[in-house]
Amino acid sequence: MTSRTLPAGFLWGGAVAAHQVEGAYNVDGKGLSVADVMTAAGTHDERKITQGVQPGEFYPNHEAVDFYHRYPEDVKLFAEMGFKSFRTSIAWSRIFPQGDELEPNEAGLAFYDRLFDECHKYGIEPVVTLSHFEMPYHLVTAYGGFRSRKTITFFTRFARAVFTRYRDKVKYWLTFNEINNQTNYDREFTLFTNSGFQVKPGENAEAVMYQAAHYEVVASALAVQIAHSINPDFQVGAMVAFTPVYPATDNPRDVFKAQRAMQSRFWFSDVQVEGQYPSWLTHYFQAKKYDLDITPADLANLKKGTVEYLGFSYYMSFATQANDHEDDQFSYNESQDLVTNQFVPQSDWGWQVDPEGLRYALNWMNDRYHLPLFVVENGIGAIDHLTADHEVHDQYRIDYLREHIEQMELAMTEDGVEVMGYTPWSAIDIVSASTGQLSKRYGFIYVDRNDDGSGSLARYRKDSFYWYQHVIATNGAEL
Ligand code: BGP
Repeated sequence: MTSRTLPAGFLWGGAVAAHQVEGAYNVDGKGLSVADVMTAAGTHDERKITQGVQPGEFYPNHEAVDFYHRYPEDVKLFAEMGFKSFRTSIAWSRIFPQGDELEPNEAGLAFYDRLFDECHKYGIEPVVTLSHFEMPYHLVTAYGGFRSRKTITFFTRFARAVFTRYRDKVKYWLTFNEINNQTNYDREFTLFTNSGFQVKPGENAEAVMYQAAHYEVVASALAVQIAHSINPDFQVGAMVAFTPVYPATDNPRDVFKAQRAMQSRFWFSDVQVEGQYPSWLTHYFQAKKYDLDITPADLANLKKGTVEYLGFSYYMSFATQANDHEDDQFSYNESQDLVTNQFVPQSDWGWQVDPEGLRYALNWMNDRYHLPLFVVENGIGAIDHLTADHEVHDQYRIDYLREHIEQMELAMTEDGVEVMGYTPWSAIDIVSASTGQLSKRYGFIYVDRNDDGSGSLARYRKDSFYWYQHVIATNGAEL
């Protein structure tokens, strides 16, 4: 038990993403999104990306946990836990079903009016991500997603439509969820979900990723500018997956390798916060002879569209080791050369559980960016068991969250880091993004839904629900 005083107004809450909870994938004019063409993973294989929706395949996001229809019941449960904030995203394909229309879909806009009104009824502040792995699928097939500069226009049109509509209902915005995930560019899944494309045979995946990522940081910077022209009080943030990469040993080569890994992971937020590319990266583009479409107007826009806070997800840390056989030209592919850290345990999915890494992360970002930080995802995926009395004894989740909140509070109270809020993943059970499975559960609220789509969709409070309710009631003083 700790007793630390956090600022009044600290945004305790919980997070989800539209495609992982809403379902209703083809209701009220919604178009297909990238998430709607992904099957669930099997025990040994990854999620499959299909060409459109194929008969006979099971697509877990099509129904998800039916939040689209059950949100009044769910928001009421969030209020019962004491949420001050609720992070979700707006499904882009509800607003622009194909992505390239000129006018938004009124029925889609109306849904989020209802949802945000419901939040405000309980004094819950919405925190809204514009793009959380749910690009309209038509933008993939017709334009190659963010391979195309045109997608900047489609994205900013979408941003303008929702900023205008929810001008008085939403204050906190995030542009792209985990924009830096695509550093894992050798995984088809991360490119498809983040940027909406697949790498063609013979292509240099790294170069294609950098081009798409450039268009995304420009789109983000333009969205920031549009936001402030619509409502100067909007707070617009960037959002990165923060996974510290430690050197496996004190060998200077390992230390440098880890530094490179951190640079390659966080150049996205460097650009979004500082408004310019880091020098190592512009040199790298030249050394690799990557002929990228980066215009002077783009660079000017990056400067004008810097963010006001930095949101991040924190689940785990990595460690890396230099490879004896490589030359000095280190690869910047994040997923290569990671090694197991013997000092931290792993979750059932092999994620390295490292609460102190959260304090490290907060200090690292605070030193580098000098902006308020917002922990917009943190949590553990686990197999939960529902008892005959409809209880879930998820002490492992309580332990994980307690240990992480403790480290966040130390960063705030001992190290002086400004943290705006904490919205753990996830407010309620959701479809897991990487596996498409419901059985990898994250929520405080159990949803009776199984991997094969069976289940009543009934909601049950887990032990962690009551624990978190007390954490919020004591403003984090009693964990
Ligand atoms: C982040 C995503 C979320 C979420 C979470 C857990 O990468 O922003 O959408 O799902 O990770 O990952 P997973 O669902 O794959 O276990």
